[in-house]
Amino acid sequence: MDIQTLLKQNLGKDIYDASDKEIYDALLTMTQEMAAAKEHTSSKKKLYYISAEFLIGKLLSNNLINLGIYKEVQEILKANGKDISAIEEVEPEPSLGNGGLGRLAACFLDSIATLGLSGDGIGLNYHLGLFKQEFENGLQKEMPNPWIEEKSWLIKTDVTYPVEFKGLRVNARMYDIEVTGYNNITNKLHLFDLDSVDETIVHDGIDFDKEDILKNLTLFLYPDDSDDQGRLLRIYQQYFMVSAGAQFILDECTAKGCNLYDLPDYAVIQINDTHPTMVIPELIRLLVQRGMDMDDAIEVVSKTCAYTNHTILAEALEKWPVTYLKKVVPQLMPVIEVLDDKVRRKFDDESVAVIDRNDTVHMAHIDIHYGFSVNGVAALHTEILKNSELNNFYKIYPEKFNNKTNGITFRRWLLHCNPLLADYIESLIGEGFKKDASELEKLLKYKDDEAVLNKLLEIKHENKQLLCDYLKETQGIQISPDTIFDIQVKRLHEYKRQQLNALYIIDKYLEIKAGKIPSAPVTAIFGAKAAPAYVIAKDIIHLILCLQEIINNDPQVNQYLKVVMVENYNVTKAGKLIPACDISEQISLASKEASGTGNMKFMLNGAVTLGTEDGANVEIHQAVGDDNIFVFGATSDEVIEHYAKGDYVAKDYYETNPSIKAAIDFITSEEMLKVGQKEHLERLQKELIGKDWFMTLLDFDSYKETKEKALKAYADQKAWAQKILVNIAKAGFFSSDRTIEEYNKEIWHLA
Ligand code: CJB
Repeated sequence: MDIQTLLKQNLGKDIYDASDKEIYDALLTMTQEMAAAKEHTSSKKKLYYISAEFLIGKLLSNNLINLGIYKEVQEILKANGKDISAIEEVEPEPSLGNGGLGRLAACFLDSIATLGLSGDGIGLNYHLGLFKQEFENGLQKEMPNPWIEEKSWLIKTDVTYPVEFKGLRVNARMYDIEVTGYNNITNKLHLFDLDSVDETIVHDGIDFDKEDILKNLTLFLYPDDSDDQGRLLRIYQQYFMVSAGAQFILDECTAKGCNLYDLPDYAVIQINDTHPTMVIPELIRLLVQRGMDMDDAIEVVSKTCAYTNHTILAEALEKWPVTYLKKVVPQLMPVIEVLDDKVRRKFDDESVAVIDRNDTVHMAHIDIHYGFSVNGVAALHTEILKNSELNNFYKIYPEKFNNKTNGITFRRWLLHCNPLLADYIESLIGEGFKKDASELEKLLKYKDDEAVLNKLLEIKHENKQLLCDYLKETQGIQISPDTIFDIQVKRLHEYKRQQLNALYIIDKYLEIKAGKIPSAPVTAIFGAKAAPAYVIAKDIIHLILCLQEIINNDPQVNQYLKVVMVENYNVTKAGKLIPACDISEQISLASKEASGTGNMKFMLNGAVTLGTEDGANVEIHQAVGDDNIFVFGATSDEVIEHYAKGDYVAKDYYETNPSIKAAIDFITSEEMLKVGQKEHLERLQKELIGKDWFMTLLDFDSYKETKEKALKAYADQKAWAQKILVNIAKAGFFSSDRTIEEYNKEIWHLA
């Protein structure tokens, strides 16, 4: 049946007469059915990508693209007076992730299905996801973000598994979301949930009773873990996910003829950071329960599980006190004790113990000892793991360590978010790049073609205009596409150094006030959520919002500089911001950003990176060469040495560098206190002078100098267009299809 008839049949009325919501619902059902038809009987061995986060974003358009019917649907709608972008607006965004790690998992699922590999996701069905961010009085306010509607992508199944907590037995129910690849098979994302969860217990923003497990278990993604109850709830969530997931995996494998001893022939489990680590002791426990000897169970599980590390930040490497685990999942402790005992018998090195002398369980240590692969997410990150952070483990298991530089799905991050550019690329080099991203290199032959270069600039300008319209409509903010769009969008964290960008903006503001006119007008755009309990991060948001207020309302300044803080930055907004970017801010303190994936999305969409030699920026630099990126700041070796010696003193920079002093003093100036709140601004100022753990001031001078260079370079539009072209042409390596091919070849070995 043709699409138009199918759509009409689903609607039960003429498209012309239907509301956007009715059309969305009908398209959803139609897409789900078409995707289901592409499900395949899974091959003998299957990948299970287990992750506490899958930041899938809106699904309708991506599914239409992957099914190859997006343009056709768009045309049909248009012929009936409907606009596909209005239909897209109707879809709520599921916010089942915090940021990079969760979005990576979503890109991976897309690539796994696109490559025709048998691989499912296993996670949790958070009813309210990550909070929705609202700005009120210059501060972030957190609100629930409900996304599950009567009709949604979730398919309720009859599959349930019992999960035992201390004194509480619950039933995990499995919901499925179809993950259809680009012109290929459909896999599934399995999200576990608890029927008794009750959204009505939420009040005053995102507060709720953290002890009412039956009602709160899958309510939110990572509830505030700044207190004990929050941390305990996190253990409940993690165990719920891995216990149900492990039972599901064993069921699927035994149904295919697995005798459990040969589990590694049927399953490979990729553990996405330490959040799902308890899957290791849980699987061992289940195998023993099913009659296997403990030693055999440990061996079988160790050959099945592989671990990805996403960070070297100490606070993000999970450690759980034994007392917590005993309170929630006492049945796991005997297994974890055996795992610890085996390590202690083999290695006389306290730093690699599973349970340390303070009775704390190091989750990453379980993964490394009892998994067969440990990978970092960018070349530099993996080197740091091997040579410093996890060096003691690397010495024991050099063969387990490997790198898998992250990637992004080009279906969402080019074809969908930037149709103007995608169509133009196709007109130049054909559509091969959609399946084989390395074909983008064919663009290089147009490097001196004026017509092509002009067209790239024109497309960028159009995308900037679209963003202007969007920001006007959604936030009432007026900006001009004829300014340089300098964008930093990512989670708010001190190591990502939004505060460095903010100090630069203050410096610029003071210069303009003093009569120094900038070489080109700039619009500095931010988007970031701060963890609800991360005080300094919230203070930085306040600083940026205050700057937005002061600068945008100052007629002497706002013709040269504007500041925009986009509210509730999420996947949907990323799709609108990224195509409009000229300068991509990737300014983390070197060594701290494991990879970054926003950096890749910006590059692919023709933005030029202003960045430190950190994470995947290093590989972007290598790919595009010195002329097509602006690199600044201390190197990761230098930073690591500063930490080792403890010789970085922020106050010295404050006292000896007049620009730094002026910018930091401005934070609590009269002007600022007129629009902002003293408590927040003073605390942030004190932090920057007295601590500055992520060495903002260390890189201030080189950031400023390099940013000025980038802004000046923009004036030569032809040369800038060449940078755009080279960035797009060299982005192929950062396709998640390449990343997944590497995972499969070197870790998973799926047929
Ligand atoms: N990452 O988003 C998170 N959350 C964590 O808890 C730890 C790491 C990020 O993962 C991304 C995907 O690998 C990386 O690109 C990013 O650098 C890292 O911060």
